Amino acid sequence: MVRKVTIGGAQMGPIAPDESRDSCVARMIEMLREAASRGCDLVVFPELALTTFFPRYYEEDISRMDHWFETAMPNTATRPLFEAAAAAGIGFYLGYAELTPEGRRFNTSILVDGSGQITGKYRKIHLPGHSEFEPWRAFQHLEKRYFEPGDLGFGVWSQHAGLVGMAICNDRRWPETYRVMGLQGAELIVLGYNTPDTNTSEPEPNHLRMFHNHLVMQANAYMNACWVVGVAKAGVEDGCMLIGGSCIIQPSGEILARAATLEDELIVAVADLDACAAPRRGTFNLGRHRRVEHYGRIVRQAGIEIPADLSAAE
Ligand code: CDV
Repeated sequence: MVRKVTIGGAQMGPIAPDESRDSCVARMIEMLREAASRGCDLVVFPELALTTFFPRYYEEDISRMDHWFETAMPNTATRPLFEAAAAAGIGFYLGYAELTPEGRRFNTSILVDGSGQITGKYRKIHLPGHSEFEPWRAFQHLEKRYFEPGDLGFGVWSQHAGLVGMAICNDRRWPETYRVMGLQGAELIVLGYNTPDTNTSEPEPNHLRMFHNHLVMQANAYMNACWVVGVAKAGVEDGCMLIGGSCIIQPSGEILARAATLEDELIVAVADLDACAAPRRGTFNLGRHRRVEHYGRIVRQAGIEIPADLSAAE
């Protein structure tokens, strides 16, 4: 069986705070049309693709932010996207803010198959930023205020004749994200992101933002012998510059397609899922080479703990 998936990375330019969901969906459908004409089987959209990146706004009363969240999926605004994708036989990944019937809030993504059925849901686990207003920052990043850490773990789903995993933005910086999916056989990991060009948490030259963006996805594609697709929201969004740099990475760690603009732009590459097999028999044969008896610390502790004999000597 041929296991080649033509993947479209549908980078989105900025979404203004007052841009409607209908307008965002219309932009996505436009890119879906191009994806259909270029033979795509699967299209990846960004994190929080239906709204501006609202965690940059502080609100004392969190319930006043509910209008940024979706209470059902699909819903009136997104149904045309599901219908257009199903009509074209294209599956997709979509990021959005989820408000559950119990009143819980998550930064969520879904995987939809070529018939418009939701096959997988992921809720962002690594939430960056802070939970209170921090006036010294150039802009706020209040994901820890508006979202709970995801409670669904890192799953994989059978789609497009392969095993597909999902992550969201900051998750891509953590090796555990990919390894937990890699250990379940993920052959393709898809993720959306919104990354400002300024790091307000620590001083660093701006050029490192794009370097680290690609470094983490390329390294982890290589170390887990899988395809990684990272898709950005890009450009100046309400005064905040988002880096873009959407890309499709093969299991060697090399980038096959990369966005050239900071606007709505579809990048396309054919992903041969069988390209994962050779490195999985060799260098990254996990079952053969991993030494889990020495990895216990990774799940026992979160932060750095200097061994007692060394910290006593400090
Ligand atoms: N949306 C994000 O998760 N953004 C983070 C920023 C805040 C560093 C990222 O890792 O790109």
